Amino acid sequence: MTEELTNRQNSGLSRRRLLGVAALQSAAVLGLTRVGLQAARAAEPAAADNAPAIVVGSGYGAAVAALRLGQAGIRTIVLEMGRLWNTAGADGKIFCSTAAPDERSMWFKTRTEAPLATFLWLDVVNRNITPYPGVLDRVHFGNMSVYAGRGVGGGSLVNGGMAVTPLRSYFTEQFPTVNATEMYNTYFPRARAMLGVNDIDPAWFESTEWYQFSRVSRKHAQKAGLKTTFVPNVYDFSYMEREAAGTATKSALGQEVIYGNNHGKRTLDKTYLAAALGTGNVTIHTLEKVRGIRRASDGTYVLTVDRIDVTGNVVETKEYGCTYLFLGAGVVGTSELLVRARALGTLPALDASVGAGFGTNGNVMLGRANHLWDTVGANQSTMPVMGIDDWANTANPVFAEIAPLPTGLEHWVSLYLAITKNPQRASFTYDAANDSVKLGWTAAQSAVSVSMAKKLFDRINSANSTIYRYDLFGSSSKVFADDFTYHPLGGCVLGRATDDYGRVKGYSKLYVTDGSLVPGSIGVNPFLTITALAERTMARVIAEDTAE
Ligand code: FAE
Repeated sequence: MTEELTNRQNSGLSRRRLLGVAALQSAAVLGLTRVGLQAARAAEPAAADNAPAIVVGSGYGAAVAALRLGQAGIRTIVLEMGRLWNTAGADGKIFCSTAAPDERSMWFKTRTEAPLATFLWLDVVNRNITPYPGVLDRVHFGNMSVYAGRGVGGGSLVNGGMAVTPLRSYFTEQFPTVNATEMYNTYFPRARAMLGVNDIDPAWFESTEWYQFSRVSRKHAQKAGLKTTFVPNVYDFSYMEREAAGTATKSALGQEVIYGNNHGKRTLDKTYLAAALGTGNVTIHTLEKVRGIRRASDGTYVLTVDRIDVTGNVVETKEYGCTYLFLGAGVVGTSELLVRARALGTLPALDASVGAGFGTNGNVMLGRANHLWDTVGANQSTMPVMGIDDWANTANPVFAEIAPLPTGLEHWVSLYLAITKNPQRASFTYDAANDSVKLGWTAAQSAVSVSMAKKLFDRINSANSTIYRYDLFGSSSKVFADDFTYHPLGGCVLGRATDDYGRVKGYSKLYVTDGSLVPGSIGVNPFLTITALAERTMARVIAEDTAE
């Protein structure tokens, strides 16, 4: 491809993105639940109930699918159960902060469920809230709960923005049949460019009070002989520098992250989804939850969908039809849809491995208590930019993200989200009593992650004569938060439940494009890998399947 062609394509893409941004903005002003280019002309798109292609969800995998289908000229409906996050509330803000959560924070809960539940064992973190389709969900299974974003943009709305390319050798270990050269030369760079990944200026990092917490953790890791590495992010660091200078409204520097960022973060509604809408071929329907999938006698797919209002009531149940169906509902959403369809016999030919291969990416959260003279700073950016990288240690591979704890007060806590190489996997099975899925993950499986994280952080504590914090994860003095994951992976693993490109075994024109394809572990934060794999799938599917 010539450079000129690439430039022309890029400028076409950014023109389309601007059109899409305008459509999203006017949909918000008009209070529409469906967004298409028509919305920019002040009309709710027609209530079409079928399209050549339907995409379920609007997170990373779904957003890639929507854009590439739209660009290929294929009319596409995106069905998203969450709302469009584009309208300011009474306080003039779209999202609430972690310090003052309100109904916008969580998906139909009566109380917030922050990962870090207590401080000095006190229940001072969570708040009672009115049930509402808020932006962050915590889905509870027996021994593991899964955090997920809800709304147009999925996880991009709530995550820490870290866009990390996995170690090539580990990627190959996890995906032995995927051409790694193609991934590292084409699809990872494409995903990074589309997502707007950027790096913190190292000089600013070294000087700003907002990353003192990272520098302290780096010093402690180095004292234990461990190396640290910068991690790129989709948060606009030039915007963050302006926040620090007092010339831009604070978001990352204003305690905003897991309940959404009002500024600075390049979420999917500003990147892939805006560009998808800009093609004119994509319409996004919000507050519509797909419940069932079956196949009609002519081979097309029929989806049963509940449209909900902001109280959670189902206001309409309708059916959509499509020829090509792309599942991007995230690990829990996609597994639930497929496991249910297999159990109820609406897609009986699904492979036995559908629902299997779930892993937590070895997630464990923990805090260390620093000495009184080793202050981490009252002011902390919510966007992590550094990790302790001990993945090459074959006896105990761990990559630990240095996480912020932005309370506005000095607290002497160093917080981490450790990603361990936990080989344990579990399966989703259909729960007929509740018409949902169960997850067979046991406490013993979490203990494997804990023991790996503990080995690393015992080293750091011993080198620095420090101890763990016992007060952060509830009244039981839990040190290692091993009962939740930010990084659910698997359930419809590439090459097992699907072919090598996410085509679901047993059914033609049915695809999975989200984190379900990743076999339980990727060694780093996963959204860049999910995005790059979806780009690879869509390149193949558009070239081979839609031309038929
Ligand atoms: P995802 O983004 O979860 O999107 C799925 C979408 O489908 C959601 O919008 C759902 O509302 C929607 N949906 C689900 N079921 C249905 C249904 N039945 N009908 C209609 N819509 C449905 O999927 N990863 C990183 O790489 N870096 C980070 O810094 C990072 N930080 C994180 C912090 C937090 C608090 C959390 C929760 C996650 C974080 N992650 C991070 C993980 C990352 O956001 C996650 O891996 C991706 O969002 C997964 O992308 P998917 O495309 O699989």
